[in-house]
Parts: sequence; C-alpha cells; structure tokens
Amino acid sequence: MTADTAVDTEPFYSQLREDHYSPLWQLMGGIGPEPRTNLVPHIWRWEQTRKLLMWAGEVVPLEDALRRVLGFRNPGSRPDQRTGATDSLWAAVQLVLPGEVAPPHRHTPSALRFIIEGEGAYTVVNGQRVPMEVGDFLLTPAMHWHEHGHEGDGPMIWLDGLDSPLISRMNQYIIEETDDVQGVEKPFPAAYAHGLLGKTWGQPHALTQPLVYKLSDALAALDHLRDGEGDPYDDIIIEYKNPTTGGPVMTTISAYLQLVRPGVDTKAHRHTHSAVYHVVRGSGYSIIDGKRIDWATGDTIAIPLWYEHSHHNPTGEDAILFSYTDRPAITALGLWRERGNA
Ligand code: 1HN
Repeated sequence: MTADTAVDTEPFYSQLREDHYSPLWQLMGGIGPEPRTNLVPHIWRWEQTRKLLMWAGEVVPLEDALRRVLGFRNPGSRPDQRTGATDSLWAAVQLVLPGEVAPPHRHTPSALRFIIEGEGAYTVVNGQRVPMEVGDFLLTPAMHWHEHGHEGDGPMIWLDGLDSPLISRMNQYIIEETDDVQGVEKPFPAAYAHGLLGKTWGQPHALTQPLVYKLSDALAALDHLRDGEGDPYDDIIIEYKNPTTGGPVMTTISAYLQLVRPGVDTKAHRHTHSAVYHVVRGSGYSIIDGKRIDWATGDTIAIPLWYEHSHHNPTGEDAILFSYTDRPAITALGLWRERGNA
C-alpha cells in the first residue's frame, strides 16, 4: 500500500481505546520462544548488607517499622514494578535488637528465614515458640500468625525469603495485624509435629509440618552424600522437605542446602524457576549469563528465571549454599523447564 492509499487507522484505534478493546496484534511484540525477564543476576555483599542493616537499627525504631526488614531489590526492576530479588521471590535481611518484639501478624505470602547471626531470639508461629539459632531454617507458611522477640544480647540477623512479589502481582496480598501477643501453646513433640505420629480421632492437629530445620541435620546429610557422585549442576544438594507430603516445604517455595566440594566445577544450566542463594560457609564463584560472580560467606545472589549458571569452588574448603526457589509455583502452572549442558 502506498502512502496515498494508506487507510487512516487512527479513528479505529481511538475507538478501540474508548470502548475498552485490546488488539492482540499490538501486544505480541517481545514475546518469543524463550521466557524473558528485565531482571538481572545480582550479588549483595555481606559487608555492605550488614552495615546498612545496622544503620537501620540506629535510625528506624521497630515500633514504627513493625519489621526492620531490608529487602534486596533487583537492579533491573522498573521503579513501580512489584519485584523482589527475582520476579516472584522477595529476599531480605531482618534485624531485631535485644528486648525488641516484632508484633504478630499473618499474611498470604509464605515466608522462610535462615538465621545468620546472633542468639537469644525466638519466633512464635501459630502459638508454637521456636528458638532461633544460627543456621536454622524456619518456616512461616501462608496465613500462619508470627511474631519475633529477642531476649539475648547483641544483634539478631536473619535472611527472609517470601513469595510476596508473586502474591502481590496476583492481587492476593493481605495482611492481618493484631496488638495481642499470641498465647504460646504447649509445644508439639517433634515426632507428632513431623508426621511420624498422628492422632486417630477428631480433627487432625493444626500443625502439619515442622517449623524449623537444624543446620547440623542438613550438614550431616550432605556429609553422608559427599563421597558419591553429585548433581551435575549443583554438586551435593539436598532439599528441605515437608515430611508429611514428601514435597517442597511450602506451596510456592522450595528450599535447599548444597555443598560445592573443593575443586568442583558444576555444569551450566538454566530453568524457568528463579532462585536466591545465600552463602553459609566458604567461598567460590558462579558464572551467570557468562559473567563470573565471586561470592563469600554472607553474600546473597539472585538468579532470575532462565539465566544460565554454573557454580565453582576453586578453594580447598567446603562451600555451603542455602537457596530457595519458586519452582513449586512454576511447576503447578505447568511451566517448569530446564535446559542443561550436562
Ligand atoms: C514479613 O512479615 C516478615 O514477619 C519479614 O518477619 C519479611 C517481607 C515482606 C512482607 C512481609 C516477618 C517480610 C514480611
């Protein structure tokens, strides 16, 4: 069609806008055969993270903030984009100072914590009081009441992981607050809480999974596996499981502890879920999207969806990584795919 005969389409498009229609042929740009995100791989280094968090401790009273939580915001995020470290996963560090209480609330996002530093703090989840120790992996499944307190000395710091960007994007984000501290209930005996023993009459008990996994148990499992052949992409890796289902710890989030043995170079792969890594011990590097990112204890790394990555431990010491992902959510949607170079 030449310029002389071109139809003036503007009246048509303006009518569509006015009457709330959406022409698909204008929407398909940018969608191709591969999943894409504007988010980028990134590392937040422990030294800076801790410095800023302690600064928050000086300038932000917990009474005002309710949670002194410093989120890791993906540098690729657009200003108004509801993202965290990845498209669906929030990652943050939280600081509680001696004597402080973060009052109870509950929300639709599922939350996990990995304890980094300090002693003497506890969390109460649906009436169960759980002491926090360094290396503990704790759960606050969706809509479970939770509050935190600190009866020890010195700062208490942990990593928070949530699916809040995902829940937020679906407009399913709700929070209920209360001023009343939760009544602490009689603790569940471990075997009963973990599904090994269950009552046979009336309602099943309300707690359907463990609320805490100890680092020593997870390390013992890694140690048991360390002489065998590891996973080509992750080396020696175990998943924290919900023992009552055999599945992931929460509906939307799965979590792992992994040992990258000295001298190991894993193969590279990519997958449609995204991941947040936290370095528990040791040092090494990952090659993400062709770029080398060196990491050491305390660093947190975001790998958004579909970025190719491999892990490397050139040191003589074990490297221990904690990680969590949105794999269960992606799988439930029928969207989980992996492409590897093994
Ligand atoms: C939250 O409730 C906690 O309760 C921590 O400790 C981090 C990040 C986003 C939304 C809610 C907590 C959070 C959060």
